[in-house]
Amino acid sequence: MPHVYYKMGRFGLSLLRHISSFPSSRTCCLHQRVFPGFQSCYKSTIPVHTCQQRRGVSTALRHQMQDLSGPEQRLLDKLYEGLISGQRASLAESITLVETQHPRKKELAQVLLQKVLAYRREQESHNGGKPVAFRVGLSGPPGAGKSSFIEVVGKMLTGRGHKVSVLAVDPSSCTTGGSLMGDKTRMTELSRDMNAFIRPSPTSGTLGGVTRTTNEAIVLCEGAGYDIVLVETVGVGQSEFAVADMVDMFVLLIPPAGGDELQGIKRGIIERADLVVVTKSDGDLVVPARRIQTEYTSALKLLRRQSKSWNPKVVRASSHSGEGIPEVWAKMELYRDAMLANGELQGRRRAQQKVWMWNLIQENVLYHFQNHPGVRDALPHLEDRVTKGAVSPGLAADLLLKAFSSPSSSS
Ligand SMILES: Nc1nc2c(ncn2[C@@H]2O[C@H](COP(=O)(O)OP(=O)(O)OP(=O)(O)O)[C@@H](O)[C@H]2O)c(=O)[nH]1
Ligand SMILES: [Mg+2]
Repeated sequence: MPHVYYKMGRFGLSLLRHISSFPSSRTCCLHQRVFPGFQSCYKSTIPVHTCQQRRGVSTALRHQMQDLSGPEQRLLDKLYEGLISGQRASLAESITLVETQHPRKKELAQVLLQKVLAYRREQESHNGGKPVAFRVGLSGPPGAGKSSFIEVVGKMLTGRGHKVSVLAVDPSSCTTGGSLMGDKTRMTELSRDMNAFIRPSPTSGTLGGVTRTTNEAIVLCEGAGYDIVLVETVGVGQSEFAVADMVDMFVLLIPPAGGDELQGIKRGIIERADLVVVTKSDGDLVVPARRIQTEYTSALKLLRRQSKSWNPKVVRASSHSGEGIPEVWAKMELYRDAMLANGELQGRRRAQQKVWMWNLIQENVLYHFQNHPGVRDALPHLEDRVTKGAVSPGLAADLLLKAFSSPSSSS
């Protein structure tokens, strides 16, 4: 542990203290500081809300801000104030900060996120402990009509007084910098709407990095007052599973296409869908759309239920004619209300937090492992021996793990 603390440095430690002083933490840090010898006693006896009353979130944060330089503090204050007052420029700048690869800026992004999380928790406590925003993931094969659907639904929702943000996870942008998904030009109307915020996928980074920043961007959007967050991803690679793990509701959009085009849709992702929307149900496509609807309705009946309070449904809609769009949203609201009423939605969010923490740990540990000097030295030879059958995979793994944990080579 001391080794870990040493590696974290002063800033990391201070961030840890800062996190532990947030309202949801089970202990009162103020009292721990005043009575350092009686930590365990005060841990269990001081209720969380007492701490909240004695010392507001802002005071706790101010303590942590001591480690920031003047300009850094001013930057974070400006972003935070702009963000929670709903300024789109501040939201955009904050998302850029969480997307950065710069080590110090990454740390600043975490301080900002903690502030926004604390603010959001305050809002949730005013909302009876219920989430203040509804997160919906939309996936489907390339060209399924996802962006067109988001454009029409988004316009309908802003017309009803909602604030809608749209985030994209594009797996192709991670490797090629290219865009597999159509860009935001297909959301021309929505991108001009003052109550909508559209953010395309970052154009570089690993899928893990992109999905992490999307997760953090969701928190920032919610802090900026967007009560509906839509995350679009294309049904390629692992991105749709990652999106399913960061939203309250996962929607699969299927075009009324022939069997071959639908082959690429993974069975695993159909199991994750809370709602299937057969798109482009207009003109000549109504008949095939009905057929697909029947096929998917029967297929879903055979799948394991994910939720106690919701049975996945299959609906048809057309973004061109607008037919079925209000009905699709009505189904989404039904889902949200049912899941909120019995606490399943809140439970899903809690479980997701843990999944994400472990995803990030795995990614990081693997990175450190692969870049460890001892491992790097031994890896090519051992990989070669394993592929030739001269060394068993188990023995090779043991040797590499030994090299990784050996104190002499880790310095
Ligand atoms: N007939 C019909 N065509 C549609 C409808 N919605 C979308 N399209 C067409 O389908 C094509 C793809 O639409 P997009 O909304 O860009 O699909 P997408 O799933 O976002 O595409 P990617 O992001 O590239 O994967 C476009 O040519 C649209 O005009 C619809 O409701 N009816
Ligand atoms: Mg698109």
